[in-house]
Amino acid sequence: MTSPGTSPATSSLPTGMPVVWSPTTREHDPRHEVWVGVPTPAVEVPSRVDEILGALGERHPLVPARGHSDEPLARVHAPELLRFLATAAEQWAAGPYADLVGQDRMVPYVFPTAALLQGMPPTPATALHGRAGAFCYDTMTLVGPGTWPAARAAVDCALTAVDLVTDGEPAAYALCRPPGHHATRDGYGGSCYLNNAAVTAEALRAAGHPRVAVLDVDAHHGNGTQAVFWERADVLYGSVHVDPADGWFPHLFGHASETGGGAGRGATRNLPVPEGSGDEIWLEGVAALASWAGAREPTALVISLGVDAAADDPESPLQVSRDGYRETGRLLGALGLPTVLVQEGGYHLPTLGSLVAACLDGHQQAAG
Ligand code: SP5
Ligand code: ZN
Repeated sequence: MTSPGTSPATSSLPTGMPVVWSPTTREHDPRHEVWVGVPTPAVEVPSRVDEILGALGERHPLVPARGHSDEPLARVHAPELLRFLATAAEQWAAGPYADLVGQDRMVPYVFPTAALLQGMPPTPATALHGRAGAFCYDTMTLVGPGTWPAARAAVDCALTAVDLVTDGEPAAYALCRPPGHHATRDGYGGSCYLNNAAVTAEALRAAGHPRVAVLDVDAHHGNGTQAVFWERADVLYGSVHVDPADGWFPHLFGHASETGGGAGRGATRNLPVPEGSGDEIWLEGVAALASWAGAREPTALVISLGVDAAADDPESPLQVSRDGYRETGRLLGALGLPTVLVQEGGYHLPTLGSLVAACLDGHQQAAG
């Protein structure tokens, strides 16, 4: 706080929580996603960054991401996955693919599922296009020249936000792109490569928080985050999302029956909502998640902030309004915990930024 005598015209100054970003996150340009066999234009596009910055830039101090070591990342992801992602685009460019398929984006076509392996030990594929399916579990998540630098920069955004909160900020927002909550320890998919929210939770643990809650309000279930912490009691995972049983990605996970395994039994909570749900049902879910997590007394909170549950979003059938996202922020801010908000999905470019801004506003109002 500046003293009254030196205080400038405060109304035009940033008052919101810090927003951490990196220009490198724009370098990932998937161009397409292959969905049910058809290449459709990518929705997880670089301009998402600019739409969000445009909506937040006036009210929030912008903090450039600082480079961090790979150590927190290695706590979440297998070294094989990190090596593969870091080198795949270069290998793809060195291969015959420009002639073979005429494009410089990698997409797998063979997947080593149990149905293929039949219990036999497979010999790892030599061709890159045969190997990609060992890491990438769908056809929607293309790798190009800028993918690794951008995904790694997104992790730096998250880790810089953790530093801010560890240094005393009540909350910080990481403008992560590409998103992360579908990325598992060993694999990537769902437009996600590195799990920014999981790395955030691990970094908060390493900073001394004995129990961290990750609450996921993206329209889709964060199967990657759930998997990373499935057997962990020290990191709670809760999610409200469109019911995968209604036919929505990630299809196989996100049902209410999934509550964690082993030492993590009871530390996972899923609240699927029917397609078509609006503010009322959505906010009931968010409130239930907040009280579920609050009762388990975490000392820090990670919010996987996807805004693709919004009514105009092309990627989900939910009907949440901007006020609904403001209230989502309020309900989670009312937990009163040191919080890192991590950007996940949200694809309707005209409203994306204002949805994020509303959620951040709501969070700050409630957190006081
Ligand atoms: C982080 C995140 O929100 N990932 C979303 C992944 C789910 N994508 C499902 C894609 C389904 C089909 N998209 C076709 C385009 C029609 N609008
Ligand atoms: Zn999503």
